[in-house]
Amino acid sequence: MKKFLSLFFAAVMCLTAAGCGGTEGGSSSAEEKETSVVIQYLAKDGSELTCGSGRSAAEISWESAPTPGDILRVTVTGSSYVSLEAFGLNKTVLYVADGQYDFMVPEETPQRDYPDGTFAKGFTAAASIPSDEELMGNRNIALNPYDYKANADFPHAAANNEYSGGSDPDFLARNAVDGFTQNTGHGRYPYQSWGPDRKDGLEFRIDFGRECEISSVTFYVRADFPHDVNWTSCDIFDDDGALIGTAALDQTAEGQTFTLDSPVVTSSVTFSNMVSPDMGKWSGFTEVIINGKDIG
Ligand SMILES: [Ca+2]
Repeated sequence: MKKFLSLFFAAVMCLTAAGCGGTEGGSSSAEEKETSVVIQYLAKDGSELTCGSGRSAAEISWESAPTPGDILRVTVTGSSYVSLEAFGLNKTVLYVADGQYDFMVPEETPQRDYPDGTFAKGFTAAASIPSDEELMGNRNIALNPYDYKANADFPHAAANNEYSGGSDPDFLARNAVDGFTQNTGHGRYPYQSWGPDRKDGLEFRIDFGRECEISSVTFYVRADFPHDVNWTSCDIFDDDGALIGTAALDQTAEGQTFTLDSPVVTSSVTFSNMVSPDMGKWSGFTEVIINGKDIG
């Protein structure tokens, strides 16, 4: 019955919200660009459960717990960027060259690498086109709580190794860009991390999808000592494969910031050549923050 009422409510909302793809709302600057924002909540079979739209911002609410495999779809026109805040997760700026970002409600149960109950209740989602001032301002350009392994948009984290062949959500690359930095444990939330096997040749990469200017990197190494041992150094490469810095890392749970000699323009950052002082222990990144900005 609750589901039926939600569906009815959603249908009414869609009929009365100027239709998805409509033109309500919007700031003057966005209106000048003839932009639009649409949020759709889609069932796994692709059927639309609810939607919202506006010229520069849109929002939806859904009263029931989402079903694993459902899709939250944000479509934007007139911009390649959209700010998204949904499911109580952190707001971030997404780069959507094709104008569409899909977030799939995780299919594993429980969804171990998200806060307890994130997908166990109704939710709200809000999307808006960020201002030029926001894009050109310094921020964490790697942050993406809505990243997941099959995500093809940006920011996106990937690695050439994840513990258990990538089948354990506790140790996926996405966990190092989700905004959560609690690093004195390992395993499920709040201690999820990028946790690879104990081996050489590891690479961790963050793609932005377009050229950005980066100035520094803040590392939260996984710090469940003595189960873990921190990598003592890590090389940083740009999208041409050029070495742009070597960060020395200490045994601490505090964030460690490595500042580049000068800002670098790149569409991705790759971390490799990690040095472990004890290959019998585990190492990982709980969070990697890229301090940077868009360059227009
Ligand atoms: Ca994290």
